[in-house]
Amino acid sequence: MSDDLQALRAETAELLAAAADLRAWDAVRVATLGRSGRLTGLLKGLGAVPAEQRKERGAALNRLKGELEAAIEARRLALEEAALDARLAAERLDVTLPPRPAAPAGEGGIHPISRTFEELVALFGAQGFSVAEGPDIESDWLNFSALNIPDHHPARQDHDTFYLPAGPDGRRPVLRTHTSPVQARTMLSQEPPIRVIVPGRTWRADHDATHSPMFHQVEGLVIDRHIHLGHLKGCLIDFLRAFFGIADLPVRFRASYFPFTEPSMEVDIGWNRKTGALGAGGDWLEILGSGMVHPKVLANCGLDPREWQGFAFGMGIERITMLKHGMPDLRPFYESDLRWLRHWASDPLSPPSLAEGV
Ligand code: 2NL
Repeated sequence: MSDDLQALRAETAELLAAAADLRAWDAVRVATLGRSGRLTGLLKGLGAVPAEQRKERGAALNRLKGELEAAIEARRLALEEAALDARLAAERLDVTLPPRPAAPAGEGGIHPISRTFEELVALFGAQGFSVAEGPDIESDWLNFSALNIPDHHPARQDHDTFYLPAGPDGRRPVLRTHTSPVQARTMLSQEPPIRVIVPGRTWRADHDATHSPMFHQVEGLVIDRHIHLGHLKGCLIDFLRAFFGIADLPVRFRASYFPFTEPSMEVDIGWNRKTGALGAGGDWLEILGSGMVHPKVLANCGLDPREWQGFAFGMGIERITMLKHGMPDLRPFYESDLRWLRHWASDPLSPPSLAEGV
């Protein structure tokens, strides 16, 4: 083989070895075999070779061409294999990793309001209730009128209710003052029997040591045929005893008034005013409101009161949470003070269970 061909072979081998990726490799390929490549140039020059040397040189060039093609292809395969190995190493995933152990104290916990939500879902879930949710912004019809709260009622006054600017119909939407509009939506959209609890945020223009403009409520609604006060009492007595974890907790039903129920009852539980302990302590503490759904409310929500009856109840989440845990003050619920949160948070990996008691 003549010197120039040997040089081309040696230099191409060197360049190929130096090509670290497929881009560099392709540059070598083009510079060698491409239309203006070195080997192509030599092949084109064959015509100018004297006739007696042409056959031998042509054969030598053809052998070199085969050699170079093979070397270039071999380098491509090697580079591709190396790239795949690197990718497999980078994307390695150990599916045998064990699950994360319980979060060490201080790495996040469940806020006591959320914990009470979870407990309500567990306890009422066991009584066959499901959870319904709805928007914070409601029409005044769903928030008030459907619930038999008349236009002149003090609850509608600007100083109790957050009103928003009027919409195209000229009526001002409200931030819901209770979760009842969600029960109204449920009656309007579902066929009875209905058994729902509605936990959620509620809003009232009120702010002092015992009131927050945003607070949380849970309401419950049961609609079926032949529902009566006995069902209401059994449902709420069972709930209160399980929630506070006191099997013989005294529960008292006291006649009251709400526009959306008739008859209406406030519910008291036993406690000791001096010690603050819940249970048979001789004193009574108001804990929730309840009643049989008013026939006008049933009719407003598309149900025939001669066919369907029901009971409803409502309570403040902050209030029952404070009473259960002996918390003295409402305000820290919304202050995000880490010391308070660490003290009252519960373990995210131990949700409430009926087996262990909530
Ligand atoms: C309380 C009293 C109560 C209701 C809420 C209700 C809802 C519909 C129909 C009838 Cl759609 N009633 N809700 C009934 C009685 C009492 O809440 O003290 N809440 C903190």
